[in-house]
Amino acid sequence: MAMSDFRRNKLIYVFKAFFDVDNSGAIDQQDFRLAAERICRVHGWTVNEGKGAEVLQRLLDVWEALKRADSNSDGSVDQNEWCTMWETYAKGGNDSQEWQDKYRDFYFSIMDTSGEGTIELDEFAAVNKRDDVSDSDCSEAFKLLSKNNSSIVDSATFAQLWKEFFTSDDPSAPGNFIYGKLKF
Ligand SMILES: [Ca+2]
Ligand SMILES: [Ca+2]
Repeated sequence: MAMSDFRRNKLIYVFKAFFDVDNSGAIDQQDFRLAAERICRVHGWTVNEGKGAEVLQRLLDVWEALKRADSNSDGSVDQNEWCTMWETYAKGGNDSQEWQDKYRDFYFSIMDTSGEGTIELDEFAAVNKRDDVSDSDCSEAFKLLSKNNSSIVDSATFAQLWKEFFTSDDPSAPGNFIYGKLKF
């Protein structure tokens, strides 16, 4: 089955909202530096030391691995290369598994501010609230992905939801809501 517009919209949302930070239309190393600075601002850290420096290093590691998706070797990953990579993933290809796992664990650790291994609504909202994602969107999204707060969101649960986000064409799958956004 070809990729649905719905799934493509999800992939493009993540591309624009989290990866192509400088809106250049493609992802390159500079985007990861900017992303690290953005995350550090949220937490009151600096990229030069401590946790902030760790964040920068983890993101640069993600870029080193993501570079493999740059199939025309122009030094950046554009939207088509991005979607092709995720389609390969959805079909069971594991070329990009390494960076995808790193990115997923990184994203989880960024949300798990208290470090106890689970994500609560306030942690989820602090990271996912954006211009187009309100506090109430975050509450609703968290409710949907935690099955009405009945399921604890630990790293194993998050890994399942995360996979659903990137592979599912079903608009009602709980994994669609891991970024707080309700509609694509
Ligand atoms: Ca860019
Ligand atoms: Ca490219």
